[in-house]
Amino acid sequence: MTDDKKISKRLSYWLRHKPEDAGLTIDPSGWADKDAVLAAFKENGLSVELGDMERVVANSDKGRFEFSEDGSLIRARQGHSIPVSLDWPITEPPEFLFHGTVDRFLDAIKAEGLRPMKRHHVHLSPDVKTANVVGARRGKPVILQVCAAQMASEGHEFRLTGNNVWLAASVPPSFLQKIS
Ligand code: HQG
Repeated sequence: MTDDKKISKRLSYWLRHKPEDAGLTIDPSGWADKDAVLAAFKENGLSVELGDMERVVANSDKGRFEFSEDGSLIRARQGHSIPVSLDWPITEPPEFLFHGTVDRFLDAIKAEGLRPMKRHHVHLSPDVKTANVVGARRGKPVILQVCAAQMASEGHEFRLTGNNVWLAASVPPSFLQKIS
């Protein structure tokens, strides 16, 4: 059996970035055919059954993936670099949201604000704890507080994903404050 982390990484790669590597077609809402994904695992010499994939979807620490209601399709909930439109609902944000990053990006972020970089959106966390985990992927985490309610009142849209990640097109520097 292929270990779950490997399955999760491979799903992220195929469903968010390189479906063509697995011969997969992703529809405009990010869905791929579940059986085609299972076939792709097999073609890549990985022993992954439906039960393995269901376990990875259910156990993903961040709820990265979901099955369609009828169970025939699978998609990543966010984080794509391929063009998809997931239509998460525009949602009124709380007063503050948080972004975990690292020191070496701060000068650029102070100058130009948060940008989506390779993704479609800037990803924001609902709490400092989550932002710390996100920042720690790159080194010692630095936490930026985002004045989200104020941004929204000035016309910026926020979307909330099915796994509690807040998305924004960008965050101008005036709404950012380093808190740790
Ligand atoms: C930084 C993972 C220079 C930004 C995580 C970040 C999250 C800038 C990096 C999710 C910048 C982009 C998203 C600017 C932003 N100049 N650097 N103007 N604006 N940055 O990975 O937020 O495991 O695209 O601070 O846990 O780190 O994929 O975004 O450091 O939830 O499910 O540019 O990805 O989830 O990095 O992470 P990313 P992120 P998954």
